[in-house]
Amino acid sequence: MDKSTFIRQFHTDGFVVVPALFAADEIEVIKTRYTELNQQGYGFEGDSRLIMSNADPLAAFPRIIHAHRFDALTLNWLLDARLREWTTALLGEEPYAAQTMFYFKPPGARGQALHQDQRSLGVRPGTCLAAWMAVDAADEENGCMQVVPGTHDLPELCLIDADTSISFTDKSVPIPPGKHPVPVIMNAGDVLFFNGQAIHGSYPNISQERFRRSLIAHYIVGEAEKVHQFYHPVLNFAGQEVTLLHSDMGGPCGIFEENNGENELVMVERQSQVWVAD
Ligand SMILES: O=C(O)CCC(=O)C(=O)O
Repeated sequence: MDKSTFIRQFHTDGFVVVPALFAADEIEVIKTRYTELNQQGYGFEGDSRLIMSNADPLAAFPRIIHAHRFDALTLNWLLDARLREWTTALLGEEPYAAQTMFYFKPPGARGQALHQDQRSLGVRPGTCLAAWMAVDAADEENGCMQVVPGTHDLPELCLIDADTSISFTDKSVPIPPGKHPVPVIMNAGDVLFFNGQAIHGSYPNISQERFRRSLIAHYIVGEAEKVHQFYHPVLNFAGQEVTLLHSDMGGPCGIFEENNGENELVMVERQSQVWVAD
């Protein structure tokens, strides 16, 4: 496929997978580094309320957020020329880099309820773009990504409670009537790109011994003026800090309502101010 086919698919579905963007030896280096970071006790503190007990597989393997702020390997990956080229091609303008996350998703771990990343990043104006790189092969058994095609033009939807028996986060969004999540099967080194409105998440890892590790970056469009304070400082691809304002995350959100047998998207006043790192 040439690049224009990937770009078309991204604009039609809201997501696209670029296969083998990173090589096996690069993936091995990343695995080794994150094993070290895990052994050194790194893990996102803000998730502790979401981890159920010491028996929760995520207790020993919490996700690591913003490692690019202290780890050179992660910073180099976030600003890698291949990610610069693809994010720019998909968005039509070079974005800024806002975040990294590493998920170990060990055997037995819960997934992450369906959500939209814009809800966390609050990019104004514009949106964000995720680059989700498989560090292990990912399929339905070990809890691959699930994306709902054609949801990338929706506004931010109002939050609903998630089922915390299958999700480590406790908030979700409704799936638009008639639409369904599809599993995204990937090999290590493939990168899935999706925009900030696309509904996505994952189900539990039901394998006995397969981890489903992933390294994730979030970028924000170049015309953005504001982003939630958690993502400051934002960087350009030269690694320089960019001055943006803090987003207040306000404004209405969408719900689906039945009206004369038709489902309509209705914008209402936002009730929940819950913020979840993403
Ligand atoms: O990796 C997962 O299971 C979910 C990741 C996700 O939702 C995200 O990157 O925003």
